[in-house]
Amino acid sequence: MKKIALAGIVVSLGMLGACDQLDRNDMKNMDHSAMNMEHETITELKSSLGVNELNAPKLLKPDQEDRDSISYTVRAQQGTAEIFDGIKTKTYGYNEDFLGPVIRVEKGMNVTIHLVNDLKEDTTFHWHGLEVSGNEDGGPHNVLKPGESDTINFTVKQDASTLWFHPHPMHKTGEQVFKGLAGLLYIDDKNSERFDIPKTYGDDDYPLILQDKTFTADKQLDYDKTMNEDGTTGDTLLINGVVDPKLTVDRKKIRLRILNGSNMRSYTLHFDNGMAFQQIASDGGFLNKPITTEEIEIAPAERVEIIVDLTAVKRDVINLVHQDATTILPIHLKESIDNPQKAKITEPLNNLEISSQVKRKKVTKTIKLAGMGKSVTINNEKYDPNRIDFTQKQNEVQVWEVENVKDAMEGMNHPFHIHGTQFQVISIDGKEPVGSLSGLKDTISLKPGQKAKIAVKFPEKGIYMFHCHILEHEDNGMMGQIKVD
Ligand SMILES: [Cu+2]
Repeated sequence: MKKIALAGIVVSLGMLGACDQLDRNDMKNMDHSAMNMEHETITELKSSLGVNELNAPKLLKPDQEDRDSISYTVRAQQGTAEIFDGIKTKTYGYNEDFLGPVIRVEKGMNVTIHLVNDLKEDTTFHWHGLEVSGNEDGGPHNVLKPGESDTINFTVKQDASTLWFHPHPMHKTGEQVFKGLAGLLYIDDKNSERFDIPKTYGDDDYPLILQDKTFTADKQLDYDKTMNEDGTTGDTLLINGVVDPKLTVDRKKIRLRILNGSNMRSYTLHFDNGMAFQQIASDGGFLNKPITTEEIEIAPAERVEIIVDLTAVKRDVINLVHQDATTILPIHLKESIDNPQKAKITEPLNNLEISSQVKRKKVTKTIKLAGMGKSVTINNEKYDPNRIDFTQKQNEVQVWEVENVKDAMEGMNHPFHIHGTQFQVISIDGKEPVGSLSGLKDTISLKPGQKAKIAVKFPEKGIYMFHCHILEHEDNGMMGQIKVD
């Protein structure tokens, strides 16, 4: 019994991402019936062999552009991608065979996006982290059937940030993202252009979209086969869709914009030479000042932007490592070049604060995240498109308390995401949040038993989802909706 109880705890720790180092025999020996889970392990992640040069996704060409407005077409489509040499893997993508391009828009611009569903199944186009009206948000209400198209239009009011887009159809989000539907949306503004930080796309400013997948023996993506009700994990990490990636760069300062686009896996990242780096941005944009750290955690759907100073690195290769020993990206260093960004960032990057008036506000919305597998719930309910769980006035700041309810099995991490808003974290378990949570967030990962108080404001109107961003939990109905008017 001792072993089972221990195993139960190990399993829940595994859900926090620590399971990779587990002895596989321990996993096999566990009493599965005690778990109340269909699949209880997180697949062990292999290290990158470092053979394929990472490429930055293409920047999407606008259909039209003038001083104040820009328009794009985004097409969800199926295709085949040569992820492995000489092998065609059936995939999904946006305007590409696999994954999507980067869309760049500027604060203040009026943006039109033509959405086209060229898939043989329903999909939606959700703009994760973007503050747009419920009609533009692309939640499960905004379904496009095969062959259908739609047009959305919005004005960008947010500051510079790294956002992303992905499908959100009910019960199919996990599968469609797994097959390749995900892309990045960058917002630029005057600050991001003015700051003395790396900003040349694909040269010193790289996106890293982290996604773990399992391929079948013939190198296909078989979602049904690898699907896990508690979040699908894979043994193979793709970065920007590249398997066994490496990055070759000059010895200079680089900026990495990391998106965890995985269905459920969280990453804990560091460099194998132990070097420190600076986090400059979180989900919704710049932090007030850079945070110097040697390790960073990133839960599903979260983004972090880091500045890595390679100028003083003596080695020719350093590795970006997940947990203890899984190399996810070898970085090969070429000659030193005179870097224009030598100075430390001294000026404030942002001026975010939470007023004492907001901090004193009473909690008006309580969210309880609970369960595992198919029994996941929010406030003891599953998503019902015909039920509005909460209402809130446009631009009104309310304090939400979000709790990951610990159960007898200890439970697991739930990354909680709200559509249509960038919120601020007031406290975690009554304490001021750590620096990496001090910026704007649209997703916050809570460990079992953790409780967060967040200040939430919706700048636009409409019906928005709030949900767990483990995609299979979301597909299992761990989602509610709020009407903002
Ligand atoms: Cu969850």
